[in-house]
Formats: sequence, structure tokens, C-alpha cells
Amino acid sequence: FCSLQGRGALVTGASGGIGLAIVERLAECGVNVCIVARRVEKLNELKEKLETEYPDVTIFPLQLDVSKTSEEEMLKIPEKVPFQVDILVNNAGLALGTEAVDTNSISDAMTVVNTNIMGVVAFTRAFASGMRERDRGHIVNISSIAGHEAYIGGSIYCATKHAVDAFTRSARHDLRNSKVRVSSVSPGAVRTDFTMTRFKGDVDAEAALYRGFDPMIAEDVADQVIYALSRPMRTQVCDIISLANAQSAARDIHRGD
Ligand code: 8X3
Repeated sequence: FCSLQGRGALVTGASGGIGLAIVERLAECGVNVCIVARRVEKLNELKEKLETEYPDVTIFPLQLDVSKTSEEEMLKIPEKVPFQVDILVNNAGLALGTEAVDTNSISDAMTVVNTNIMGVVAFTRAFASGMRERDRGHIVNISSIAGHEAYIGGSIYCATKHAVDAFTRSARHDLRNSKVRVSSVSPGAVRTDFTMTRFKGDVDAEAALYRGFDPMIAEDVADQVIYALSRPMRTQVCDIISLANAQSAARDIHRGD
């Protein structure tokens, strides 16, 4: 199942949630991983933990905030990584608030747009050129069911994930004349710190969203990423859409209480 040993990957948003689970699964598969996040302490801890657990694997921490990185610096990242990156997982993303379009915060919206869209654009630009040159590579964008649906209070987040979906499909067009593959993974309800960030620390709102059903966990999404990466070269997984068992749409959830 896991035929990825010895390869090199870069995962953004690697310090927690789905990103962390992806890094752990990649390391378990023998993949060297460049782990990118804004918080460097978490990255150093993760490096130590995974290199102890998987002595044959190199974990390379890279502290970076896309919104504060120049184009020149972005394009230099591939040279900084001590192994060739042929797997790029654009995972970093967030939602901030659930306000309606007439009351939401423009600065929060800018942060979400920058991370969710510009992060994907910038990392893809930085790594896709080398992938094309080597005629080898796989870009996996972590999207969301919000890339396929729009729901109350989700305007900015849903807009950014629709953008990720369109960008992923255009990238597949642009790279069709190379062996570089482009996939997205679009999960519904997964329980991670994501929702606490979205609700800005409102514990009750977080608990209410996950009340009475069994959400997916980060490892479920990591398995989907490994599935897409480990298909034979002739196959390009386009998008994996998944929902929690009790979910039939982003905000249609059967709660058994
Ligand atoms: C987050 C999942 O359902 O809140 O990507 O859009 S959802």
C-alpha cells in the first residue's frame, strides 16, 4: 500500500491537526519530510519525535509565514531543503469567525484568503517548476467539502476552498503535458483545532458543532492523502470527497441525541 519509501515531501501547516497526521503517515512510509509552519518550537519537537521513531527518515523544519515571505525567498525554498521534494502537500489553512458578509472582519478575511489561497499558489509555484523539469512529482491540495458547497456563515472560507478547487483543476490542465500529478482531498467534519480557531476559542460553540455524532479524525484524511500518493503513475486521483458517516452535506448532520 505504501510505496513511497525514500521519497521527499513538503507539508505546510505541519504543526497540528491534519498536517501533523499527514507528516506522521509519510514518516511511517519512509518519506523524508520538510515540515513547514509558523511556530518553530512545535516543528523542532516533531522532528525529534519522528527521527527517533523512524531513524532512516530526515525531518527538516522550516519556519515560514507565507504572508511575510517575498517572492524571491519563496523561490529559494527548494534549494534550502536537504532532499529533493517531489511530493508537495498544501495543507495550511484556516477559517476565522462565522459572521455574515455584512458584519464580518475584513482583516480576518485577508488572513484567510492569504493562507488558504496564496499559500497554495506560492508553494505550488516554488515547487512545480522543479517537478516539471524532473518530470516527476505530486501536488496534493487539502481542500474541504467547503470547496464544493456554500453554507451559512462560511462565505470567506467557502470562497477560499472553491478557489483551491479551481486552482487544483487548472494546475492539472497546466501540468497535463508532464508526469506531475495534481490531486485534492476534500473532507467534511474532522475534529481538530481547526474548529476552535474558527470559533475563536468558544468552547461551547465547538462542542455544539460536534455534538451527537462521530466526526472523522485527522488520521482519516492522512490515509486519503497516502492513497492518492501511492496510486500507480498511470493514475491521477483528482479529488477525494469524504464526509462523516452521519453527515450528508457540510451542515446536514444527524445527531443521535
Ligand atoms: C472544514 C469542514 O464542513 O466546516 O473544512 O466546511 S466544514
